[in-house]
Amino acid sequence: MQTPLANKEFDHTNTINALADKFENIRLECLETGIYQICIHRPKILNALNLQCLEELNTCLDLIDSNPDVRVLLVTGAGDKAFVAGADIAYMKQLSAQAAENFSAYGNQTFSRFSQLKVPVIAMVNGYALGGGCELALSCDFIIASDKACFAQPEVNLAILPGFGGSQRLTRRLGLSLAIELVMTGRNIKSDEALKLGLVNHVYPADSLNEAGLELARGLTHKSPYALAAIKQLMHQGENIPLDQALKLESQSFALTFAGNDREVAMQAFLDKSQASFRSLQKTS
Ligand code: DAK
Repeated sequence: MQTPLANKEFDHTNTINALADKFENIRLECLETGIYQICIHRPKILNALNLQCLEELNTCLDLIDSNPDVRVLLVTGAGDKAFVAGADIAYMKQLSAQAAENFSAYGNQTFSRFSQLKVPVIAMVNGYALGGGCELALSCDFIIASDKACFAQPEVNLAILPGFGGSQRLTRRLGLSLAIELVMTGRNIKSDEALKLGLVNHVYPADSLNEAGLELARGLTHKSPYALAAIKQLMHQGENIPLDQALKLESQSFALTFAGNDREVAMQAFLDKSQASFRSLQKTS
């Protein structure tokens, strides 16, 4: 039997609205056609992440993943002071070693889902992105930041290490020597340095960050969702395998885009000097 979320006739927007009201720590909303936003919403403690917050994030990602209307996902934090100031230290303080392993594994599973989604995910970092916050941003396809953003992996100051993928994703993004420096010192990286290092894609004045994120998202809604999903899957998979295998994967993915309808639409539009328009990806499972 089909679940309601797998049924194409199902009203996904109403489901999102109904379920989103039940979240305590997350706001999930549709900003414009095709553009959805997850906002981590614990402003009193700078959006720090506890287990409940991760559970809600997982439910949000179920909703996003099963909704064919979603073309781009934005991720941000409530308020202008922090994107996410890390895992919730009060919550972590009482964890046993076993519970800490579970918390880390659950966080890693949750954050990995951003790269498994078929749609592009844009982190909009509007203040502190520390520890788990930096790791959340690193899990997204794009990171855009305000000129007030500040990134760090300061876990070493709490006598722990990054538990939501930072030790590995930072290394893949910046290289080992720089990543080791940042994880061992826990030092702050302001947005101008983050841009120089390639940690973020773009930096904007704080009051125009949201509009810049929307503009980037709008541009992506005009691309073929099929091509975007193929690019995303190929590039994430290719990052972790030897080059020769990755190049084979590229040829296979390239062929798949030729088998799809969007390629024909896009190439004909080019020849006709017109604007191609693409349908959303339908969920297949
Ligand atoms: N957790 C809990 N509360 C936090 C918090 C956090 N990460 N960050 C801030 N808060 C709370 C503060 O305690 C304060 O609460 P009240 O005193 O008002 O009740 C409120 O937010 C406002 O913060 P401040 O008063 O400190 O604000 P300031 O502007 O003075 O300073 C700050 C802002 C972001 C520089 C400062 O709050 C700060 O340094 N926060 C901690 C940042 C940090 O160390 N973050 C990394 C957390 S470690 C793992 C799993 C996960 C992880 C590691 C291992 N395993 C299970 C193995 C991940 C770890 C992390 O993310």
